[in-house]
Amino acid sequence: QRNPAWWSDAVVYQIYPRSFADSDGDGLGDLGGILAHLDHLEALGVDVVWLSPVYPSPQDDNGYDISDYQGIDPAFGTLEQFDELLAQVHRRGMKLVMDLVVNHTSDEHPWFVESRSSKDNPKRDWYWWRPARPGMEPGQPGAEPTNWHSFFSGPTWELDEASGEYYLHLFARKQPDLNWENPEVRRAVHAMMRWWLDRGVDGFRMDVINLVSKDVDADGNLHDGPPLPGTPYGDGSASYMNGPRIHEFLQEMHREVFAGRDAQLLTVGEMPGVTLEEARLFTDPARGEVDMVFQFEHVSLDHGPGGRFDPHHLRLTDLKASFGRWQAGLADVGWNSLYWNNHDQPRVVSRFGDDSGEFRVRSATCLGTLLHLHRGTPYVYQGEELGMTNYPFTSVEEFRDIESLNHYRQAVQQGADSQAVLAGLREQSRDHARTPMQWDATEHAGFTTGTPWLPVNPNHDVVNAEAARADEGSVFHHYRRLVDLRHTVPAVAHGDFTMLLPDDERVYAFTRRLDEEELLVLCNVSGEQVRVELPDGWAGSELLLGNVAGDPADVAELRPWEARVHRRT
Ligand code: ISL
Repeated sequence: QRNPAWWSDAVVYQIYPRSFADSDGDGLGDLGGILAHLDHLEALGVDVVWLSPVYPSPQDDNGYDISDYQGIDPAFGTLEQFDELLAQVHRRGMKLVMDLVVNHTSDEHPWFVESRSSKDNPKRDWYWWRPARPGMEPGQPGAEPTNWHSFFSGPTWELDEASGEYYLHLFARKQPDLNWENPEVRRAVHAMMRWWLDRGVDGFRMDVINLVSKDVDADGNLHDGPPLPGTPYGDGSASYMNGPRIHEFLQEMHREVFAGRDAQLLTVGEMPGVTLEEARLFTDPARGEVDMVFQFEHVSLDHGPGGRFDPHHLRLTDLKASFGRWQAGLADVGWNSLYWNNHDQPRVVSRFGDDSGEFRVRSATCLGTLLHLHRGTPYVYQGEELGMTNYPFTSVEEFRDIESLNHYRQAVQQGADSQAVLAGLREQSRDHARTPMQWDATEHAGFTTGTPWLPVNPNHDVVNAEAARADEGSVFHHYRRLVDLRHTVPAVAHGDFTMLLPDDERVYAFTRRLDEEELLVLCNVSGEQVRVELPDGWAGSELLLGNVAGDPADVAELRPWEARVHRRT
């Protein structure tokens, strides 16, 4: 029942470098800024830092479009500075995990520059080049090799005028997909990964890694997907999500890169659309693939039929059903990763909590408790530990994210009402996660002395790290206690999980048990006082952690957004 892996009682902190801290006044976060704030992470007590991409990049998708896998973008710093950061992180007893983005490169990566240079270039086959649809002229509307819709709107194919062929890009047109069918591509990726491990990094977060195997037939053809209503496109996901060779590719990577040192590392595969059944295979240690995956089910529960930009209210019972299924499904084999936030998700306190002055701290600590008391490895995204909120965007000009901007353009072009599209962005845009980290109450929140690349949330006068660290009742100190609880109470990391009250729309409750020790977790995910029916024997139990000052009069009584962890032995 105990997971022997070191990461089973670890907490990971994600840094999105461009928004974390700027050390040179250019308005963009950098490695120097991270170096200057390691105390913050140490005070929080986290075990691992995951760094979003810092490699050289044209920054079309904020660094997820890489033009050199073995360097540091000058905007972020130098390789020497990176080595210094790694050493400092290690000196403080933490580990450093890098982002690995190998489904695609930048179109400015030398591999792609070569590949595009001519049809008979040796690297031509490193990417997915295809002629126009039979019987159609290149460039003609609908002549793309397949009907697939890109994650970032528009078709997944871009015509290269010079050769008259199209290349595949599941994301932006500046992010051509690598052809993993070609063994040279895989060998080059493995060599690059070994180079970073030899430098001392402690693992990888693998960007959209379950998209690397495409379902291509013996004649080299890719196939159309079912039409997406209201668009000229189709849904190609059956052709690239969890594709036919994905397990083979990950096992090969494990053999070629991790073998002999995997016990020291952490590997997590980001996997949009991954099912529980697939996740069991990906994370079964006996199969040698990855330690854990990021699944997307719980962050899709508030998406409507039109996807993420057509949001609706989360039903707590849906969240319980989803998390409960993943907890049960990965109990005997594999491992969960636990997250509310990352650089692609709106802020959880605004999304599932209540970011008003009255309940911001209470609901942020409630949601943090709910998540961190599950079995799995929790991930904290920068600013989440401060209860940072969504940004009050008012016009489309304020957004910078390519996904948001492309979606807006396409939706309006297809006849949608621009105010309605804007309303979707205001709820769900990835830019909510990307506004600068709020360090203090000064101008630009201590993030930069220059002009921040994305505006700082005006609430930084109240919501900031300096104020939070000085206040024992802050979200920061609550998260610190959550991390500490995982380190000191073995049932938090290793106990089994039993959901209680599955049909209750307001209270999220469960128990965790390890040997003789049992925890009861109660979270009132509502702004009303509630009373719940509890199993017997919890009256008078020890209160390990709560987010409301003062002992509760009665275990079964929960104040608005109250969260408590009880223990009995
Ligand atoms: O949630 C999403 C679908 O609407 C995307 O934002 C999702 O996060 C994406 O499918 C996968 O994200 C990862 O790969 C992208 C990059 O833009 C994201 O920042 C990264 O996390 C392409 O590299």
